[in-house]
Amino acid sequence: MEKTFVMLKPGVLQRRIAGEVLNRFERKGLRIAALKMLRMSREMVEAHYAEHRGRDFYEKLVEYTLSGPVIAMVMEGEEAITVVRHLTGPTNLLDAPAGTIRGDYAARTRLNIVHASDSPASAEREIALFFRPEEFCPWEDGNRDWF
Ligand code: FUP
Repeated sequence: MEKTFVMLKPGVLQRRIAGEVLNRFERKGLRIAALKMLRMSREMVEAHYAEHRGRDFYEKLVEYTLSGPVIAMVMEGEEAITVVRHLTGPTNLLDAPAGTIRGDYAARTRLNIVHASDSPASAEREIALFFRPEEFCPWEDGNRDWF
């Protein structure tokens, strides 16, 4: 199974929609492999968004990401990177259809509430930036009678 990194940005906690957003991923069948809430340091935000340094939106993006705690998680599932990106919707809000997280919850691209890895290389890099190996909690699906 593939792992991907997902981050619920500060607006999610501020708007009290953490449960709703997390539910989008769970109801699709993705597994939570690791999860924590943290306040990112400026160094961590700059490392996370290094590819955007120098862009006109960069400072505002860093400022927003630092404006409150984030919820960082690793989601696991078949083709998880692609599946999660389909759930989040496109970066540009004008392209994000209703039914996607960004399409349903965000009104501005800069405040698009959720980050998700866009490739295996970025998933590996981002997971390593946020989680130590011992922070993963392996679990089995076990008793399918729940469902
Ligand atoms: P994504 O992988 O979909 O999060 O998109 P990017 O890595 O390209 O962008 C990271 C963040 O920069 C977005 F979440 C929002 C912000 N951004 C803007 O504010 N304006 C832009 O034109 C592009 C990105």
